Amino acid sequence: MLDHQTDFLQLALQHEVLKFGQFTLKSGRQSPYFFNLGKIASGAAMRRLAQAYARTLKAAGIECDMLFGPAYKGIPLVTAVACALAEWGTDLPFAYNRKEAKDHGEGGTLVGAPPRGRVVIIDDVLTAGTALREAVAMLKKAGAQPVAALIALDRQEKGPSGLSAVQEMERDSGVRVIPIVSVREVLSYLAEGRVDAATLEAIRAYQGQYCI
Ligand code: OMP
Repeated sequence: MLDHQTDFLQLALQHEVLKFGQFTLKSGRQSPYFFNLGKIASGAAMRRLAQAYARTLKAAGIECDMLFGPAYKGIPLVTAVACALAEWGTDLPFAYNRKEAKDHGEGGTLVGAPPRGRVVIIDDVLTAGTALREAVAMLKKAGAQPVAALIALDRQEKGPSGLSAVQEMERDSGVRVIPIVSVREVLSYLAEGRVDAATLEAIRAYQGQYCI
């Protein structure tokens, strides 16, 4: 694992981003673990998180013209990642959306820099890919070209086609999905004595059933 991945996993455990128990996902699946990036809620923690995203983007070597953060969790993320990249000399415009159109003032659902050129979407977690697909459609409609989605965690879950959500996303929209970590890396990190055996077993069983 790379340094920024280990640093990110340390941060996630320190701030209880990763929770164990019984959780109903957006997809309806019952999962023994949940990854809540909303737990990153202080300046120092957000700075560390944004640096992990920025390092992942740099390591992937993606060329882009702007960043986009889907509402709601993508909004603070895109802002912090844009700041982290600027600290390293890359000043990119960014935009985000509102969930409900505003009918007064500046109006519309898109806020920030006008979407154009090659866009990297910044989001939290990918399970079935529904949230990212919506963001891709929104950007294409606005005339921009989504090229990649940078996320914190890829849960590596399979869809009905037997392909993973990431593979489906790449096949259908040409958008590359780049996670800071995948659930396989989370598992190997946890297996180094960081959780009890029953928790590890529950995650492995879930993986066996739903993951690639
Ligand atoms: P998909 O749209 O199915 O890819 O689910 C992604 C969204 O589910 C994320 O943006 C979260 O809102 C939520 N989610 C998590 O935040 N953490 C998880 O561990 C799992 C989910 C989820 O519901 O699948």
